[in-house]
Amino acid sequence: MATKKTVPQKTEQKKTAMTKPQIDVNGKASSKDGIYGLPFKEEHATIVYLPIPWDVTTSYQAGTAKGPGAILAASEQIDFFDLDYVDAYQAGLFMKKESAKLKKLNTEGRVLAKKIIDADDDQMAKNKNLQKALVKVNQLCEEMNKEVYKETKAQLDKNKIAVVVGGDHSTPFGAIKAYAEKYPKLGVLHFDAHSDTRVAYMGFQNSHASIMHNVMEKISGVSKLVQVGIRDFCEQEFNYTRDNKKVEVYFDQTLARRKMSGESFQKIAKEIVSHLPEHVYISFDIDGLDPRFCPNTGTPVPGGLDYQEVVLIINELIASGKKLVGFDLVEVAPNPKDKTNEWDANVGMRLLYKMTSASLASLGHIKKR
Ligand SMILES: [Mn+2]
Repeated sequence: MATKKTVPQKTEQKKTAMTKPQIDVNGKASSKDGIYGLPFKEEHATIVYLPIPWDVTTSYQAGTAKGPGAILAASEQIDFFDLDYVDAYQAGLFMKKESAKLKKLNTEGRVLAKKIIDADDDQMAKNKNLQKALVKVNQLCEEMNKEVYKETKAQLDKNKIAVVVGGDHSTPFGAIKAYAEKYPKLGVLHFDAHSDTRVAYMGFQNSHASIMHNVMEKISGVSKLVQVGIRDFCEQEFNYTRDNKKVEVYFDQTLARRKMSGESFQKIAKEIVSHLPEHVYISFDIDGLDPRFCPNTGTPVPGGLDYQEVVLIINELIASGKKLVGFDLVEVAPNPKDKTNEWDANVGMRLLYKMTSASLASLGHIKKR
């Protein structure tokens, strides 16, 4: 349960207080103090979470725009003690406020996108207003990509770790671009139920369903994509990932068969990690997990990874000595019918803290246990 509060600084501790607030892990936490109840200011934080309230092109269930707020609220429930990593919170964790500009663009974009999603191919071919709406939606998504790129780059230039908290899966494109510029030959470890390698989806060029296609085609600094948990894809995506030498796919069905035939998951986890280069970025779509961990996500699919399997893969990555230079968490959605149900966000905030800890440990900011 929630257990921390700020301790008032004594005057002789003033110097320490300027760089690092003291955290009482036995106090009562409030997300009003900051994410995980931590009272860090942005300038004192090593990790800066960028909430991106965006779900313009979500095709099935909207609501991921509310994900960052739900994760922030649920973060009060964290217990900082971790069996793998020592006190990640000490490095300073800070979540920025949601951008009013992005919120406005998202509202504008969703109204237009809904008309396009509801239309059939014939209507799209004939109706000029729908065609105009599509151009506008693509522009709005480009604008979001630019904002995320600019903000991520600004944080990386200050040697901080910028973490996109979505929003749908289109949100981290700009972040991955900024990371790939800082770390050329970047590898992307992608947890997801979906391949997300469609050329475009319903005419949307920057849809959540195209993010990894866009990453591989438009970001030259990315040298490798390793996908894990994939179980929902079309033939074009299957062919694209099969024929692209930079892409390695661990389909959910293949993982399940290998486990059922008695293979150790640790061996599989080491194999997954072995495909990655020195600098790794994790793009985590929560629906890569079994839907019991994320029943309200936009496009749930049966099957999927167990929470502890994910933790094992992440820990194997850190144990290999590779650097987890950045990561994101996307597609977390609160239950639209029951505001008191914070389960998806609860899983999300714990996963976010685990990736935070792993990244900080791999980069030498904190110790492994
Ligand atoms: Mn995805």
